[in-house]
Amino acid sequence: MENSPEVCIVMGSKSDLEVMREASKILRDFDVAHEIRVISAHRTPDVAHRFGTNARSRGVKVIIAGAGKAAHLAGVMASLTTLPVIGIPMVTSDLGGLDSLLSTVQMPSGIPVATTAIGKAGAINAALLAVSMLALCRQDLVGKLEAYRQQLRKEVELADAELTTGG
Ligand code: RP5
Repeated sequence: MENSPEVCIVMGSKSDLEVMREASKILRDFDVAHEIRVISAHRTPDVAHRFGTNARSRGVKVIIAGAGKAAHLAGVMASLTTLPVIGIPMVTSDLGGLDSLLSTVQMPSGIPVATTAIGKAGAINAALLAVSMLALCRQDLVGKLEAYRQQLRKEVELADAELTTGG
């Protein structure tokens, strides 16, 4: 399937976009074809159902789903497809994202959702995890993942050097 996205990023509301863009940035840096959609498990359940059911036949390999509060979007996606689903819990104003975290991570047995950290760190890690999954069959991504980690290492070493030499 030539132009189909390998990864789909879905979010429950436009209010999640700022966080979910972090996942998109990573996928862009790794040259992974992806799409971003706003699909709500409770406000547009028919769209969610169609999207989850058709994802595999469209050539999608991984779904990343971000949602807040009673964050059931990732679980709903996972119920509709056997593709790997990665859930990102959004920060919330009432409970700081603990509500989203528990709603996403505490899936009953049988329908797995790989859940990352709350908020932007979770969005970045969800995209990196998706890249790791794709890298099982794409050697070019293995090198890029290694280079990414090397860059993280350099940043820590630089920060350390600045502190130890700068006093
Ligand atoms: C969830 O409810 C969304 O994922 C969002 O994080 C949360 C609040 O949505 P809005 O009321 O901001 O649209 O469905």
